[in-house]
Amino acid sequence: MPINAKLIEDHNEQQATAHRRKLDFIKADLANADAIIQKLAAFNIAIPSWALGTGGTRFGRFSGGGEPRNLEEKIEDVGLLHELNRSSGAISLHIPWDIPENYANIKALAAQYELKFDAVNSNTFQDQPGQALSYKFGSLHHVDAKVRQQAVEHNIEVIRHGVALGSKALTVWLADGSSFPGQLNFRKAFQRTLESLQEIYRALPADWKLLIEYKAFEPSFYSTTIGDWGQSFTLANKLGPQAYTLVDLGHHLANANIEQIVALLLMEGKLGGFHFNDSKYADDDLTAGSIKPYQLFLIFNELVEGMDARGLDHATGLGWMIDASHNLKDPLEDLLQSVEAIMIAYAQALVVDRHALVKAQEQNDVVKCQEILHQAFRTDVRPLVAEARLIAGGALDPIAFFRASEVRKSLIDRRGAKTVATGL
Ligand SMILES: [Mn+2]
Repeated sequence: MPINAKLIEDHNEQQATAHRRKLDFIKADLANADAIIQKLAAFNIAIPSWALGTGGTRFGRFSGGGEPRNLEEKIEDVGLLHELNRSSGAISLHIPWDIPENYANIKALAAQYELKFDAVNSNTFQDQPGQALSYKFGSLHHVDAKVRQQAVEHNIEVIRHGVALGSKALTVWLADGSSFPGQLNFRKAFQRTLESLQEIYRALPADWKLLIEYKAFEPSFYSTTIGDWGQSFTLANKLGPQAYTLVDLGHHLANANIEQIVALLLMEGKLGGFHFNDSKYADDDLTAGSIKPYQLFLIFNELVEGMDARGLDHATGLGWMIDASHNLKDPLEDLLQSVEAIMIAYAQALVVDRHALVKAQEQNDVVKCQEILHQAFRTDVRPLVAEARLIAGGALDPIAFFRASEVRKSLIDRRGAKTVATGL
């Protein structure tokens, strides 16, 4: 459902005066405002195909209406987001929830919305209908070689789908772990995981990355075989130069210093990608920036510093993706909020006075260091983000536009009120 560009223009015209006033205000204090706006305009965050429908908890799921019923409609939804914010120009597919039936048609549809295919994601955390062997006790770490082989073959099949679509990365997240002491030999489980990943790694095309995601707990509640960044990093190092660690913000124990993890992984050249979300307690999968916006800023502060130190392009050097679930909000509005929060944190990090910070750090001027970070964090950078969107042809206020033009209502009219998207 492409959005009429004229409607976006009309919306922007209505908001133009107020926007210009706010933009002029911040520009008066920022010498590099135009350079920041250009970087923001180039920055894109992939949308996962499983986040377009209502999410559930283990207690229930309360579907909204007009959810995408198939891969085509999921692409259409991401296209819609991208038309509004011009920062959601990629979709990340989950196999087997979103197996394309016709690659050429799917690629053409994505191209129509100017979307790329981000990392493809394998799924060995649940059994599929007709599957020969069960993943109840794990997949790549399983004690039975036949189960491991089945899981390896699935990952290789996912790579094949990705190659056909033009993806350049495979993300592996494993639920493998144990829930009771004594259930698992940690050393052997880790070794088996490594050997399985080595087989998958051998099937990677030369220009692909293997992104290894870690998670502290859940669904296993005693141990997770790839439970933290150190374990993922060890595997990535043993596998080779195409293997990297993927950081999902919700996959740490409470109060973990994620910004420090990010800094060190970047320094070692092993940070591959990001899954954004926010949380209060565990893997809550809430809207990015909704609970801890300061932490999101601190993470971006390290990302910008570390990527610049390595000469990495901010937009393309790492894989950026949202990984959240929407139990209460309209998924599309929630995703617009998440992308906006990420762009704001990135813009704040670009505003940090790096020279002054380096100097203050070298002089052990603790007060000054904090002042510099707070100066950036408390700058209202939203007009910069809005300007980047405006230049790229998006809406000045995507959520206001989404509501005023009743996008959800037209999706319900076309798809029905009782549709359920595949996903979490
Ligand atoms: Mn994730």
